[in-house]
Amino acid sequence: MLRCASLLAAIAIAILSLPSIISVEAAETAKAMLKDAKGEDMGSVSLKQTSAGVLLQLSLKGVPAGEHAFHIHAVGKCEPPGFESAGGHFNPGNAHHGILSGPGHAGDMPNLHAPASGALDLEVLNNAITLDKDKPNSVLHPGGTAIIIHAGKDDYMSDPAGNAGGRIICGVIDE
Ligand SMILES: [Cu+2]
Ligand SMILES: [Zn+2]
Repeated sequence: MLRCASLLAAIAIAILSLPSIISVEAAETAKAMLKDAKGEDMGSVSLKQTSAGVLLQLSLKGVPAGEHAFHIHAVGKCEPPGFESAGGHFNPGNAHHGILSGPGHAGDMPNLHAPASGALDLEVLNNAITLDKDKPNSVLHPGGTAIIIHAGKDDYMSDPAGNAGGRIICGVIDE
């Protein structure tokens, strides 16, 4: 009888601790709805946690033709028209900007090449970020983060932001 009671207690503890296990693993996906300075819908970015990093799936429309810097910025706030509210690049490692200067910021990603139609579907893997809120490089940290697309291209070198010009598209990364 005693043995049975302690077994029941062990099962009860296991069940009680389940919700915390689930909440740690909850953020396996996230999403950013993108808008331009006028508030127009510019498409979205879906984020998926994988064992190799975070997979970003972009489905964009209305992007001006040409090359554009594509970054994750450190604050989850998109206030038009300039989107300065999104802060600098997401940089938990306190690095210099640009993949040609070193490892770069966690929020540094390759330039987007928009065709004349302005529609762009592509996928990018970023292994410097995570959706795990317990990690210092989580894009779901308190205060949030935002996807930013710039008017010009990133030169992958110049601090602090690759000399990429103004911010033309913004979207807060949300669960
Ligand atoms: Cu940027
Ligand atoms: Zn950067």
